[in-house]
Amino acid sequence: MPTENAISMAILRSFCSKLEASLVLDAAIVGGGPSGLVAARYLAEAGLKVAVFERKLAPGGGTWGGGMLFNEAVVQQEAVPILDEFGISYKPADEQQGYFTLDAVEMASGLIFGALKAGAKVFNSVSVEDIVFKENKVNGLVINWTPVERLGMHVDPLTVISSVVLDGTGHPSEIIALAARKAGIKLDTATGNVIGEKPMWVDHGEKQTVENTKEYYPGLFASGMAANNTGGGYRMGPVFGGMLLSGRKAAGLIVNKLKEA
Ligand code: 48F
Repeated sequence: MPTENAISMAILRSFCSKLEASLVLDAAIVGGGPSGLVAARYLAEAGLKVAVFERKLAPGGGTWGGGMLFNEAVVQQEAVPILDEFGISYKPADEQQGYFTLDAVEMASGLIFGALKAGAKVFNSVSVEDIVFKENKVNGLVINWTPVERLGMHVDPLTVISSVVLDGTGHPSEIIALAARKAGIKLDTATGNVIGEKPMWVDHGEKQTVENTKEYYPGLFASGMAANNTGGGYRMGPVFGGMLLSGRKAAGLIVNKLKEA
């Protein structure tokens, strides 16, 4: 076989075996932002079959740009052990005790690398356009290539079956909103629907991100800003500790749920 063909064949075979192995999952994560990537790592470390589906070419979500494109992020003391586990460097912020700054590019790449090395699969440039919903339970995801979505091409999707789905889509909580709208389900919130994010209040927002991380409907969890939007928490801006803690909490809840099943 000419080298040119051998290289193409190697890519195709390797990708197809990765996708085939991810068609039935324990946990399907939508969105490769900080909370989704942290959840992916801890779920994979717990021995679960987990994949992240990320719309953009580069996973990492809102981490790359720090605050207003100044590529430094801030994390509070509580989340520092997670940075240590990922091997991401940080230094104390002189301005506020208990807060640390870190290079946003190192954070993004460190979180991606950590999730992959733990055994999670990451599918970038793949958008989740729907859920599989059977017998009053979320059963998986409907996926398509992002360029297909962006160009509005009339191309049918593929599906992934999963015991649980984690919505880590950030501010819009796309998957939970879609599930509530299309499946007409009542979410475990005060209104039974997505409540919507409140304006910025850092201290509350950070706590609420973790509090709002939970199972909102059988088989459907939310982490990070998707959790905060669903549960109606405050916004927190470029502080990322809550996102990391939320991802870790989501992984713990999912592991427990799957153990009970
Ligand atoms: O928003 P995002 O970074 O998620 P997060 O874990 O973290 C939020 C922070 O970055 C920041 C913040 C910090 O204090 O407030 O905003 O909540 O990343 C969400 C990812 O999900 C992808 C999107 O491209 C982004 O990378 N995403 C959103 N919808 C879909 C999706 C979808 N339908 N299919 C696939 N990926």
